Amino acid sequence: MLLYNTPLAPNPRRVRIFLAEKNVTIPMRDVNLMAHEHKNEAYSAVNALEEVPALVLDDGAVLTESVAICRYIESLYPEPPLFGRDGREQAFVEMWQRRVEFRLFAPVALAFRHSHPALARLESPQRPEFAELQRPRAQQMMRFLDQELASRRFIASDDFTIADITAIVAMDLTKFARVEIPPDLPHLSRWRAEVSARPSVVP
Ligand SMILES: N[C@@H](CCC(=O)N[C@@H](CS)C(=O)NCC(=O)O)C(=O)O
Repeated sequence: MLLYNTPLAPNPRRVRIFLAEKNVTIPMRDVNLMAHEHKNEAYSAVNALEEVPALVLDDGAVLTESVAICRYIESLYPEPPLFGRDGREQAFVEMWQRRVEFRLFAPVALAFRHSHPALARLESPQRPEFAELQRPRAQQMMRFLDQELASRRFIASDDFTIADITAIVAMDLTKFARVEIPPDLPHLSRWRAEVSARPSVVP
C-alpha cells in the first residue's frame, strides 16, 4: 500500500491520526499542494479528482475518500475498533461522523479555503463573504456538541471513534479559518483537551 499525504492538510491528517490510533505505519509519499503537485499528470493518474489523501492498494486499486480509507484500514486492523463494534454502535458512529463532517468540518474548511491568503491559489476566486457565512454555522455545531458531551466522554459514545478524529481536526483548523470558539462551552473544552493529549493527535 502507498498513502499519498500532505503534512499540513486536514484530510490526510485524519488518516494519519487513524493509523496512529491503530499503531500501524504504511509507506507514504508527500504531495505538495502549494506547488500544485496534485494537479500534475502523475498524480492526476492516481486520483483524477486531484485531492489528497489517496491510498493505492496492493492490487493497484485507489481509494480516495479519507473516511473510506479509514474504513479499509479498520478492516485490515480491527483493533481498537474506531467505527463501532456491532451494528448498533456502527450506526451511531456513522451518524456522528456525518454530523461532524457536514456541520463542523465542512464549514470550518470552507471558511479556511475562502479566507486564508495561503489558499488563494488553490481556491480561486476566494469569497471572503462566503467564509463569513460559514463561521456561525460551525459555532452552532460547537454549541450542539457541547450539550451532547455533557453526558458522554467522546462524540459518538464513551469510546474514541472516527467522529472524534474528524471533530478534532476541524477544531484545530479553526485557528487558521478564524472561527472563534465560543468561550462558554465547558464540555467541548474538556473533550478537546482530552483528545488533544492523545499521542496520535499531538501534532
Ligand atoms: N473528500 C475528500 C476531500 C479531500 C480534500 O479536500 N483534500 C484537500 C486537502 S485537505 C485537497 O486535496 N485539496 C486540493 C485542492 O483544493 O486543490 C476526503 O475526505 O478525502
